[in-house]
Amino acid sequence: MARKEKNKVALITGITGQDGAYLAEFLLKKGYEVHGIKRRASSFNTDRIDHLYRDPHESDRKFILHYGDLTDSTNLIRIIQEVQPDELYNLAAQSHVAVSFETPEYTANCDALGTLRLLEAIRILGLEKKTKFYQASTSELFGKVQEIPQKETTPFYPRSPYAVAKMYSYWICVNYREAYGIYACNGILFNHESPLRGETFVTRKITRAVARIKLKLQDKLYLGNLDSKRDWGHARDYVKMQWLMLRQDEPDDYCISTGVQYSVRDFVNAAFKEVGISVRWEGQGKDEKGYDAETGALLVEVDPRYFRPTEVETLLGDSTKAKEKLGWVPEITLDEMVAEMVRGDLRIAERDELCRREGFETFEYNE
Ligand code: NDP
Ligand code: GDR
Repeated sequence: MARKEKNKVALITGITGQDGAYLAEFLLKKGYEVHGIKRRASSFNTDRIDHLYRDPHESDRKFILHYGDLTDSTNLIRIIQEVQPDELYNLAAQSHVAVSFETPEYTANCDALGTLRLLEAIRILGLEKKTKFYQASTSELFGKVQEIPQKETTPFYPRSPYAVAKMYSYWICVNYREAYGIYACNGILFNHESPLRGETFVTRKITRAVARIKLKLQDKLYLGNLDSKRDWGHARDYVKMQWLMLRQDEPDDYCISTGVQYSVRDFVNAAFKEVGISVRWEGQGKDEKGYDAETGALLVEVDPRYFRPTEVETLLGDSTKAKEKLGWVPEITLDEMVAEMVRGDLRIAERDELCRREGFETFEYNE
C-alpha cells in the first residue's frame, strides 16, 4: 500500500544503464534521495544520467553516485552500510544475451553471484527488515517456451548463459525472502526499449540505422533472426512497475509485459514507416532481403553472425497478476515507442550529418 516516499533512500545498481536512468529520474520526482553505483571506466560513462548529475561539492544533494562493481563484495557491503537504503534496486548486469555466449563466466559472476552478494550484504548488515530488494529478472527465463503466453507460473527453460545466470538470481531472491524474511521481489520483465536503449540491442540498432539511412549516412542494415518475436514495451512504463512492486504489503514476483507480440521484421517495417519508407521483403531465412519499395535500394540484409547458438524464438507475456495486484499495466504502444526512438535517433544522425558536412569525421559503428 502507498507509503510516504519523501525522504526515502533508494540505492540503484546499474544506474548508468537504460532502466537505471529512468528509475533514478522517477524516484527523484517522488522525493527520494537516490544513490547509484557506477563502474569505473576509462572515460565518462554517465551520458544517460548527466541531466540528473549534481556537483559533489553541493550540499543537500539528492543524487549521489558511488564507484562500485557487482563482482566486489567488500565494496557493495561498504556502500550499503553507508547508504542504509530503504529500497535497493538491482538493475546491474551484463545484460546482452548474445555477449553472454562470449563472456559466460563474467556474466555468471555479475548476473548471478552479484545478486547473492547484495542479498548477503543486507544480511551481514542486519538490514533484513529495513531494505526492500528489487531483482531485475527477465522473460529470458522462459527461453524455450513451455506455454503461450508466459506468466508467473510458466516453467523456466533458459537458453543462454545470461538467462541461466538470471535464473540463479531469481531463485536466490525467492530463497532469501523465504529464509530470512527479506522483502525481495522479482520483476520478470519482458523486453523494454526507449531512446536510451543500448545501441546493440535489436530495436535501437534498427531505429539508429533507419535514421542514418534516411540521412544517407549509411546504406543498409545487417540483422540476424528476423522471425524472432518479442513483447516490446517502453522502459519509462516499466520502471514504474519496479517501484510499484515494492509498495505492496507482501513481497511477490510479477510478469510485466504489454501482451502484444511483434517480429523483428515487424519492428523494421514500423521504424522505416516512421521516415516514410516502406520495405518490400524478398527471399527467406539467411537469404531474406529488405528493399525500399519505391526506389528498389537494398536496405536490410541478414548476416548469420547475429544468430545465437540457442535462440529464444518467441516471447509473449500475460501480466494479469500485475494488473490485479499492482493496479496498473504499461500503457505506451509499440508505434508510440518506435516513433519516439526514431525521432531520437534522427536528432543524433542530424548532428553527425552536420559534422560530416563541416568536414569532421563521424564514425559508423555497426554491431
Ligand atoms: P543496460 O545494459 O542498459 O544497463 C546495465 C547496467 O549494469 C549499466 O549501468 C552497467 O554499467 C551496469 N553493470 C554491468 N555490469 C556491472 C558490474 N559488474 N557491476 C556494476 N554494474 C554493472 O540494461 P537495462 O537497463 O536494459 O536493464 C536493466 C536490468 O534489467 C538488467 O539487469 C537487465 O538484465 C534486466 N532486464 C532488462 C530488460 C530489458 O528489456 N531492458 C528486460 C528484462 C530484464 P555500464 O554503464 O558501466 O556498462
Ligand atoms: P534480447 O534482446 O536478446 O531479447 O534480450 P535483443 O534486442 O538483443 O534481441 C531480440 C531478438 O532480436 C534478434 N535479433 C537481433 N538481436 C540483436 N541484438 N542484434 C541483431 O542484429 C539481431 N537480429 C535479430 C535476437 O536474436 C533476439 O531474438 C533483451 C535484453 O535486454 C536482456 O537483458 C533482457 O533480459 C531481455 O531483453 C528480456
